[in-house]
Amino acid sequence: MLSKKMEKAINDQINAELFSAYLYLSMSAYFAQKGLPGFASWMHVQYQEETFHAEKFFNHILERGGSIELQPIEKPVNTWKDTMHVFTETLKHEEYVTKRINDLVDLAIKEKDHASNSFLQWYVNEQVEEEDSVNDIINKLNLIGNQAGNLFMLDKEMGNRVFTPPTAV
Ligand code: OFO
Repeated sequence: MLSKKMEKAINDQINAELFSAYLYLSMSAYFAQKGLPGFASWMHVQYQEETFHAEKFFNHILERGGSIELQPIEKPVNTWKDTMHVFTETLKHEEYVTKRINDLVDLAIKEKDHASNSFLQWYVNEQVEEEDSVNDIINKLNLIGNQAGNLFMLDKEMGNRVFTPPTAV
């Protein structure tokens, strides 16, 4: 059985994950409108991943006999200065999510909720990957600078990403 504190914190995290999904969907639209279909597709995969993260938390609450309480999702911004700005904002957002996940782990330890602590380790590892892949794109964008030709090549590469739901959930 989940403690009320843990139940509330995970319900809040469902909202944070759904906001992440919304933010990346907004970024996907931005890239589609700018004529960068590969970046748009990458962000759409990111949106699908975030929806998956939210559902995984949703299932954890139900499996532990808790109650789901969905909340309104904040409106995301829909315009950025340029491609680099989108990814620096993405990195900031993922660092914020990492902090939230770490706080959840701290709470699980405080509440002696070993099941939630074990469950949360999946997200701890996922956040390492999330930050790493965004950092990688920022590095590539830095190398490209203002060369439009190289940006179009990177756009092609970004379009190769596909959503594969992790099997061990
Ligand atoms: Fe759910 O990891 Fe990004 O936000």
